[in-house]
Formats: sequence, structure tokens, C-alpha cells
Amino acid sequence: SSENGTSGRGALIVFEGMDRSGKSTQARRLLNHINATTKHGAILQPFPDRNEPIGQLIDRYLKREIDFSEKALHLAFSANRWQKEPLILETIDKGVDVICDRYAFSGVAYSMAKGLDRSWVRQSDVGLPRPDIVLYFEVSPEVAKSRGGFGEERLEKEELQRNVAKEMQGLRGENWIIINANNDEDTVERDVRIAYENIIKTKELGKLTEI
Ligand code: T5A
Ligand code: NA
Repeated sequence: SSENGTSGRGALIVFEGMDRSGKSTQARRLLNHINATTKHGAILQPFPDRNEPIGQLIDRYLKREIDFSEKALHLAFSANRWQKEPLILETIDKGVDVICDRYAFSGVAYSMAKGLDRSWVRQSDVGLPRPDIVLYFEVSPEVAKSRGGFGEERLEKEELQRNVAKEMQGLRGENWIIINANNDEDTVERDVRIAYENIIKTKELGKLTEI
């Protein structure tokens, strides 16, 4: 049964999905909800984490200020996650939930969509903490396009987004919950809360083996 309460380890919750599907909006809402309604609380961990040294380079790449080769960029995104692995583990150990806004699935899907080989791409994230649940935000291209800010950063091209969506389908595991992200913010929030309440945690946090 679910240990989602005041005892035991924290949960590792991942938000994934297309650009502009509303992940960051809902990750913040879930953070506030958990902190307002539980003793254990939660922290929010975005990826890329643009405050970390490697994340600052990724940020400059996304803003078209510097260039990376595709493989170096892939490893930078992955290293940015490894940088945060100790914090994630310590936090979960203390009983606090960790909410990741994107994770290794973005890393694999974006790099594969750009043509990198799957077996090469997945290696760098093997061994990272395995999420208890992945909330996958599915949004139609038309809806995503209509939302604020689309197209500002360099990976937000339509064809790439289509390929990313295709690659993401192939990464779905049994711990994935599909969220209809075309809905309004309150409807999506309700679905996210239901998924959160139904998380079933194993005793120990697992590790990513297959991605
Ligand atoms: N990337 C990332 C890789 O290539 N490899 C990796 O390993 C990782 C981790 C930056 C880029 O990096 C790539 C993927 C990305 O291309 P990012 O920082 O997560 O990644 O990207 P952002 O641009 O910050 O975020 P997204 O584009 O993914 O947007 P979100 O978080 O899905 O959407 P959000 O919540 O910011 O909302 C977007 C807009 O829509 C509105 C919001 O108010 C906002 O204006 N909105 C809604 N409007 C109507 N109805 C709703 N339900 C709405 N929800 C939000
Ligand atoms: Na975001």
C-alpha cells in the first residue's frame, strides 16, 4: 500500500513532456500543495538546473551565446543531473519529496530526436535515482504553440518537437502517468494531485537501469 504520508522516505516525482506543456507551472503548484498539506514537505529540482556551473553553460547554449557539439551537450545535461544526485538522495532519505521538472527522459528523448544513437545516449544517466512516478504531459502541437514564450529558445523548433514526442513514447514505463495537458490549469492540477496521492513507493528508492 502507499506509504505516502508522514513516515518513510520521500517520493521522487518527475514531470516530463513537450516544451510548453505546462510542466513548470504544475511542478510549482504541486510543491505548494505538498508544503501546505504535509509535515514532510517537498523541494523543487528543475533540469536543466541553470544555477549549477554546468547548467550555466547549458543556459548560455540555449540562449545561442555559445556552441556545443551534440555529444558534449548531451553529457552536459547528464552531468547537470549527476551534480544533483547527492542532494536528491539526502532529501529523499530525510523523508522529503523531490519534484524534478524534467529528468533523464528529456535527456534521452531530445538527443535521440537529434539523431544520436540510443545505446550511447542512455549510458550517461544509468544509475541515477529512479523516479517513483513520471507525470508525462501530453499536449497537442497547436495548444503548445498558442502558449506564451514558445520559440524563444533554440530547441523549440516544430519538427524537433515532433521527433521528441515520438522518442518519449518509446520511453514510457509502468510508473508513467499520462496527463492531458491540453486542459486548463486547475483541471491539470487536479489530475496531478490524484496521481500524487496514489504513488506507491518501494521500500528503497531504485536506480535507473533501462532508460
Ligand atoms: N533538454 C532538457 C534537453 O535537451 N536535455 C535534457 O536533458 C533536459 C533536462 C530547456 C530545454 O532543454 C531541453 C528541453 C528544452 O528544450 P526547460 O528549462 O525545462 O528545458 O524548458 P522551459 O522552456 O523552461 O520550459 P518548457 O518549455 O518545457 O515549458 P513548461 O514548463 O512545460 O511550461 P510552463 O509551465 O512554463 O508553461 C508555459 C506557458 O503556458 C502557460 C504558462 O502560463 C506559460 O505562459 N500555461 C498554460 N496555459 C493554458 N493552460 C494551461 N494548462 C497552462 N499551463 C501553463
Ligand atoms: Na519548464
